[in-house]
Amino acid sequence: MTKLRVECVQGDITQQPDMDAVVNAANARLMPGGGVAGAIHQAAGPGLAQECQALAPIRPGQAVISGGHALPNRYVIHCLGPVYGQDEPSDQLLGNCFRHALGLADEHGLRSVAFPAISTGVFGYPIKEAAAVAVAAVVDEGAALNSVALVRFVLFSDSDREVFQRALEASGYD
Ligand code: AR6
Repeated sequence: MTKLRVECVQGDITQQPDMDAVVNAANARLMPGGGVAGAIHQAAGPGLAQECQALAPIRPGQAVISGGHALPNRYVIHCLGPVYGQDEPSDQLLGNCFRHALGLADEHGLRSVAFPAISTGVFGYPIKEAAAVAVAAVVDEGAALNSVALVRFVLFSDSDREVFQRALEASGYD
């Protein structure tokens, strides 16, 4: 077992060609939407929504895996984050997204997974709190992984990247 490397970059989740899987901040029906889901479905092409029909619906905190279609990644892992202030306990449900996504990636023998900041857009989760939950869940689950060696948080803005970087430093993980 290699020690998990965790990094934070500013960028677009659909532009991570070196990663085995990218994670989608999905809706329950796994259909194209706005934000991350819109970008992933647009880049993957209509085959992704077709494949997803059989996997939906999913509940907050759940993760399912599909092919990457026209994306440069072999897989997409779809997670439904909690709607902030509505799906409770929101921190556990958000943490479950990261834990379950990494569990699935490991089961499939994947080495690298890129995550967006699930729930921090349309679903309204404050970025600082979300970063702390995401980092804690990844560090915690990381100890139990066999094949996954790299987790990359891909943040849309540089200020969000900084928040995630600080959360990673505050966790004491290096
Ligand atoms: N790459 C990386 N990060 C992105 C990108 C991108 N291409 N686009 C947006 N972000 P959101 P949610 C950031 O709304 O809050 C959808 O309509 C964004 O700045 O995509 O989990 C679905 O259909 C924010 O920080 O996901 C659902 O209904 C973060 O990604 C709902 O929104 C998440 O924003 C899911 O809401």
